Amino acid sequence: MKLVVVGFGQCGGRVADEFARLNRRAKGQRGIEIITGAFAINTDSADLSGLSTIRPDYQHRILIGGRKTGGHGVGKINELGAEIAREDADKVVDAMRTVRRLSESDAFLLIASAAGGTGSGALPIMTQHVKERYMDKPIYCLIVLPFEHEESSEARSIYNTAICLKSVSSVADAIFLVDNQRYIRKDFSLKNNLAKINALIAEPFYNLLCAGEEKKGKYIGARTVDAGDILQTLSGWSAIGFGQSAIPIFKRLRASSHFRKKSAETNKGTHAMDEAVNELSITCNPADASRAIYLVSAPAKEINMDMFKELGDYLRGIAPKATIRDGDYPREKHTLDITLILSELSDVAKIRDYYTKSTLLIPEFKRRQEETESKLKTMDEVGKDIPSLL
Ligand SMILES: Nc1nc2c(ncn2[C@@H]2O[C@H](COP(=O)(O)OP(=O)(O)OP(=O)(O)O)[C@@H](O)[C@H]2O)c(=O)[nH]1
Ligand SMILES: [Mg+2]
Repeated sequence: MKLVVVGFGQCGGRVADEFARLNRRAKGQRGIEIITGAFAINTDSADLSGLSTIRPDYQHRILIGGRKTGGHGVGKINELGAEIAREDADKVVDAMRTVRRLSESDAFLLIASAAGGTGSGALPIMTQHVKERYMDKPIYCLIVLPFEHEESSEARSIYNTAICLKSVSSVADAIFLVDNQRYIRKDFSLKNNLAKINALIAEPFYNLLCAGEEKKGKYIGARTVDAGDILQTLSGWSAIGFGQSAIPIFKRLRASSHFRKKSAETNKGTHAMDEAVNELSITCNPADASRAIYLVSAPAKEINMDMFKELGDYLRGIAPKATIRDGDYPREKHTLDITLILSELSDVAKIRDYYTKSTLLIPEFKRRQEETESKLKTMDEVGKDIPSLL
């Protein structure tokens, strides 16, 4: 599957840069192209210069709203991010026309954090514009949700997130929810290591995008997952997860213990699936998913029908309403990897929570605005007799 990837704001740009790196890896290791174009859009010129893999010209790292912000971002005001995106939308959409293999691209993936200003505001507006211009291609969004400490220290984070989620949900074909907090659950040192988190966010997409693009027979699975399967799966709120089991280089089990060998193989599969479910990019209940897809990537000899049966039964057990698609990809050498997507989720507690909290915040933000305006008025009043130089 081939994507055009566009990141908005600091977080969006960095995650898009990570996808550009995945593409470089796919080309280098596998001779495959999975990203046909990678772009970063920002109101902050320093953030654009900090990227490493997206092409460094003005058509791929695009500064918007330069006159309004002086190239320094919108300071978390996502209404301003949205306004700037509206004004500069043509500049962004036109840049995408330069993608050499646009017609072969299967979908767009637009990325941003929900809590900031530029990405949060620009994402819904640009999703709408790209959709209007490229009606034949689905538009997917990947939205990064804030850390807990940001939510508790800054009410604006929650407010921006709710606005961004609500706006995007009415225009995007599917939305991957990625909760920053989930990535520091196990490893707290990640709190200050956004680069590592970004790599973890992008990694599950690697095999999934490569599988359908393979040209060499020996790497094409018995049940291929291609762009069509992924397009059929993605709809509405979605989560992505990744799990891995190591495969020992020297197997100690003798050929005679055939049964034990088989069961050890299926165990590796269920272990990886378990991890993929536990490591989903957002906490959700698989029972709320209407669609799911999983891809098993492992050496060809590790993949068998019993494993698929077991994995299928396992997933059916936890996601009984879902239409499940699956596939294999005989590529990896020393691991068995599973990428899992749960899609068309009918409920995500975290989204409900943002909506509830934000609704309560609206009067508070209104009050703060009125208070600021009234204080300014009082100050102007006090200084009304002072002469001005203008
Ligand atoms: N995973 C991840 N999260 C990030 C990264 N950079 C920022 N964030 C998160 O994104 C949110 C802040 O949004 P930014 O992307 O920095 O904001 P912006 O879109 O550039 O908007 P302004 O700076 O306000 O103009 C916070 O929740 C951060 O934790 C990153 O590189 N990776
Ligand atoms: Mg910024």
